Amino acid sequence: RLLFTDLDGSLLDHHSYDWSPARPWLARLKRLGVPVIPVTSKTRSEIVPLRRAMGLADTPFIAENGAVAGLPPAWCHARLDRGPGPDGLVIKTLGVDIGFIRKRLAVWRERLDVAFTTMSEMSLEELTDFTGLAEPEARLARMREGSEPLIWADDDDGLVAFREGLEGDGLRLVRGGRFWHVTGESHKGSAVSWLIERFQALRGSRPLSLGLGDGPNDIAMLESVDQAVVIRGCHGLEVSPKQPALYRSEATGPAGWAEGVAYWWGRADRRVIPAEA
Ligand code: 2M8
Ligand code: MG
Ligand code: MG
Repeated sequence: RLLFTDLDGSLLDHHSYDWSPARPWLARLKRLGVPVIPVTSKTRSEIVPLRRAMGLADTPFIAENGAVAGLPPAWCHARLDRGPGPDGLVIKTLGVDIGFIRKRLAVWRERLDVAFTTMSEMSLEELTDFTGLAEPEARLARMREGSEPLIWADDDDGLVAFREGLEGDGLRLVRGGRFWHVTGESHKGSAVSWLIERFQALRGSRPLSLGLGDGPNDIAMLESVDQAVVIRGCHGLEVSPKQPALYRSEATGPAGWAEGVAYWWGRADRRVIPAEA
């Protein structure tokens, strides 16, 4: 079994970025040998220390909405993949370069005369105020490789034209919790499918996959897994994946995450759940 999860607003609280309500389940899943795989808008620089703190240092991750993948040795092909970097991870670029995204953003702002602020244009103080991140974390969030978050400051017609322009460049616009995110054609769903195929190629069997997320940018992921949880959001955005095996949590953030995991685990693996966390 594989578990794919969004971070902000899902495994992490939307405001405090705390994950303590999910701790007992994280410990259980670790004992059961179930990889918990973060699939997030966050950058590789943000995830590398975070996954260590969360006890997820042995599992892969997907960063920047599908633009970047980090693979621990067990997820690599001995002959096809390069050796790992200093942090023990093989990094795969699935999206397009941030330089191209930023150039095209400048072009469309000028051509369509639309207003928005990219994360790279925000001061560190604006970013910490807007997100609630502490300064060191906000610095890591700015280290983008394959996606640019932005705050839209124009009308809906402008947004439609902007999206069309980006699509002509092979770029996508997805909505996260607080930001819109501009990426290449890869998204959370394509990245998850890519990881499932890799798992299958390495282990010879197809895993049963569970996905959890709270935002519109999670829809593609929730449609690429066998079972899904929509975690009640703090942002009021609609999240309706085409997914028959769907559970909607009552609680928000990490409490809703634990509720969703318990829902699917309780059904499928009732007998293997240990009594105590
Ligand atoms: C951004 O991502 C969230 C996720 O949905 C959002 O759009 O609200 C990203 O910039 C990420 O790198 C950052 O850590 C996060 C902080 O809230 O915001
Ligand atoms: Mg989220
Ligand atoms: Mg996210």
